[in-house]
Amino acid sequence: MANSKYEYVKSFEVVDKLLPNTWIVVRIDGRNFHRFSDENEFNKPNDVQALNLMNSCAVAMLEEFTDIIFSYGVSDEYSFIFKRTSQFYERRASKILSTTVSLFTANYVKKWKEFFPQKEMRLTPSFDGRVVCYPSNVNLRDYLAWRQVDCHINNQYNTCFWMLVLNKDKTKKEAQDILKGTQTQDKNELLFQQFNINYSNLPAIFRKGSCVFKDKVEEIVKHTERGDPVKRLRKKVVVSHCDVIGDRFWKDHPWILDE
Ligand code: DGT
Ligand code: MG
Ligand code: MG
Ligand code: MG
Ligand code: MG
Repeated sequence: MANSKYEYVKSFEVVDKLLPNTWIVVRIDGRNFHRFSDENEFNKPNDVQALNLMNSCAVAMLEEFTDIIFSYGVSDEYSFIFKRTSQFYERRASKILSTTVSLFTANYVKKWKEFFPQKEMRLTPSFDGRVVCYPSNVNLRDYLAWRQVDCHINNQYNTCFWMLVLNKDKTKKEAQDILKGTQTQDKNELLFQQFNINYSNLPAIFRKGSCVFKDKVEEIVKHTERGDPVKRLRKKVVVSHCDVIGDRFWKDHPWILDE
């Protein structure tokens, strides 16, 4: 095709290739979900159906973008990790970021009715996104640990806060003042003494957040003539609320970071 005189405008586009041989992490976060969760009357501090909807969108991401090897979600955010060797969109940052954000958002809207059959969605959800490259497995694990520690700190605080507001008739200001300067242990005590709640017995999805990744699962592919099952190991996208800070998970799932 002949070049038009307008073709030169293309040279204004900037190269935005991500560093080769690094883990690509895309983190998306709901825009103004403070308001979105209020308008849609999400349970406080955690709405399990809202979290399940986020998780279902993450599963759809791993099924569609096969270079995503692991993802971690909490509250209104999700982090997607693309494998080191990924050549997805030739590692162009804007392409990877924009398709991740839009596919997730489209799924969120598409799947809403499945998780909230009684609720008409109020407001239009949108997500922001950023992309960061991590050079080493240690850096990547520290990134995930950072998000999971954040999940714990926020969940513990929010659980105390909403228990005080909803069950002890404290104003938000009073609840804030009660919690000011308290440490982890103090908050556990408060929950136990005042509400008979053992923090570690709360659902893991609230305490640990959600991991979505490909796990090896045994599947029966057929039966022999004698009726014995023939099993194969297959990789399947699963949702789990496990600890990703310690070594255990990574020792049990070595294929995730080793590829
Ligand atoms: P942003 O991200 O700067 O646009 O603003 P927000 O409002 O999305 O702030 P962010 O992302 O720091 O905090 C997430 C908000 O979403 C926070 O106000 C609590 C709300 N949220 C997230 N998950 C739930 C939930 O399960 N239940 C309720 N009630 N609220 C939730
Ligand atoms: Mg934010
Ligand atoms: Mg947000
Ligand atoms: Mg957030
Ligand atoms: Mg195109």
